Amino acid sequence: MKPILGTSATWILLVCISLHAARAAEPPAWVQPMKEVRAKFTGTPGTLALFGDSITVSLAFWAGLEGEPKGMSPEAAAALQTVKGHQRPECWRQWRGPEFGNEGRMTIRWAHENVDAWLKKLNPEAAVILFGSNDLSELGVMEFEQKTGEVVDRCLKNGTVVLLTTLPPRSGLVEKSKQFAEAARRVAEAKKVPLIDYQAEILKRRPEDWDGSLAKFKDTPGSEYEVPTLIGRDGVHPSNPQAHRDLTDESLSRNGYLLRSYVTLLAYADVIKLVLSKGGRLPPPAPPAFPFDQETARQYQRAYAKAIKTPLEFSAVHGIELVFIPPGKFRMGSPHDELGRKDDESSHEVTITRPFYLGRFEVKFGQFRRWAEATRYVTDGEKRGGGHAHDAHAVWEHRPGTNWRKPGYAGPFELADDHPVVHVSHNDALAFCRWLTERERSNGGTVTFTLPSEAQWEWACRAGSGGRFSWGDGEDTTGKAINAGDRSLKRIHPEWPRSIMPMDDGFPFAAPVARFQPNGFGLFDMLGNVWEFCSTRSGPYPAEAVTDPGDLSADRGFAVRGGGWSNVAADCRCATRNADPPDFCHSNLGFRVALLLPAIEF
Ligand SMILES: [Ca+2]
Ligand SMILES: [Ca+2]
Repeated sequence: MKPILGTSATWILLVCISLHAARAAEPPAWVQPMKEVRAKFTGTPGTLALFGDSITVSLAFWAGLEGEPKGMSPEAAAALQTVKGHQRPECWRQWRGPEFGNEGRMTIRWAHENVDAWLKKLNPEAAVILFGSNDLSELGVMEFEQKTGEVVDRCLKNGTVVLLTTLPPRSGLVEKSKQFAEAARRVAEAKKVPLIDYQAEILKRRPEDWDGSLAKFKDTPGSEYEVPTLIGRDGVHPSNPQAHRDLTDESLSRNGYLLRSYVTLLAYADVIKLVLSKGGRLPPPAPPAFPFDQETARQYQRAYAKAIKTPLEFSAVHGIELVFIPPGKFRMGSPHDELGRKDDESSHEVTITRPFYLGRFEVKFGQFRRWAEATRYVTDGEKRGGGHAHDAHAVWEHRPGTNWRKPGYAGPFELADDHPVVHVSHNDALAFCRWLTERERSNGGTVTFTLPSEAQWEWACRAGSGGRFSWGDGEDTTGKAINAGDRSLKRIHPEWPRSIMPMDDGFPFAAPVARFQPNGFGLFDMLGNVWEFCSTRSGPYPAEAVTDPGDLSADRGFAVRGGGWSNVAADCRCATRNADPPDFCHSNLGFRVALLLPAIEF
């Protein structure tokens, strides 16, 4: 668990900023597989390795783009902007030489022997791979294809996205170079990696005279790279005539290195836009159909958090532990035949569209105490000289002198820091949340703490359960599922007139948090221990399906949920509702914090 929030909160904001509308066109087949590869990546974003031979180690490839060549089409200019916004600057020209995976005269055998060392040293986010020109005279197409596939596999396994490039045609070995290009295309298709079809581009732009060794280029002045076609006079290397180094269409048919840089630029920009800029974020899983079991709840919660790359849990200031709650759809309220049901629980469909975080525990006395002491906060209960509490006969009324430091339980009780705080009003709970928000913002965080809405509370409490309790329909008989009115309460108060659960949970009054089993989302004491204030006002449920419901009335009290240590089983159901005015407090009522997240589109 990370002792943060500034950091994760900033991250959460970034997720929201990078939201984008769904693309109209069908994405290329490699997008989803490369997202899965990128999701495993552990290195520095924006690193681009270039694995290859002399056509790659040469600064005629790639480095020239950094200077923004003239004559760019709008498409190329946009791609260059994308690449400059993402690629690490040292990857334009500094990542060259054998230890960076590029060296003259080398073949795929060299890559096959050394790629693990390169990946270890560089751990690149993406790698452009081009071998073959030297392989043509040294090995057969089967070995080339097999070793290329294995090199690609090792990159993908490392979390490195591969852009596989076909070799240029070679004078005198035209048919064989076509076979090698076909082999690279097959590997790209089989491994589902993006392909840069350099050979096809050369043959498309100069189908008849790509070969600088042709008689017509014999008298071109200057070095063998000065010929005005795509392959130099040696018939092997791309050309690089000085007169054609802008990015006009004309130059792209006369400068072979420039053409390679150009097709690599477009492909890498696509990979950045479709895969890398989103950090390989996978679409989150669809919510399971309600109801679902605890194991399904756990799996869905984990898969969703992983997909949007947000922590499953983390610790905020003052040790407030938060748990990720995925969005979903459920039946809020209870069926007509539920035992102990009341009229205000009409069952209706509720959709929670946004993930959020919820306190793993009820806010603890020690957490509230440190805050109240540091800020000299005076609670509503202290202002009015006390809150409500029970006596040994379950008579519940205003008891002067009770407050969050003196709960007023009518029996032996020693208040400890990990008991839930009680005698806190809705106003007090919100003041505590505001302070948490301010603390996080002063640390660079951007999130807002609040209370859960009543719907969020019930969705989180059920964790998929459609029954009376988060564990099913039956009252707890183990003493391990809930702190409610039980035999231990009856022992202390023999005259206690209410029914009790048929077990001994060991706690006549409030228990320290997390002494009972968590629900499917990993939340403790949602049911029982103390009631919990929600952010929304109570009111009648709507009959129709609703989405992200808020206040259900303008003026009723705020929802309080879950039941507590003094309650009978029927008052501790997932669907049980109650409400209290904003300044009211009592000895069986506390709260837990929520942290809201924006909806995320994919
Ligand atoms: Ca109890
Ligand atoms: Ca509770």
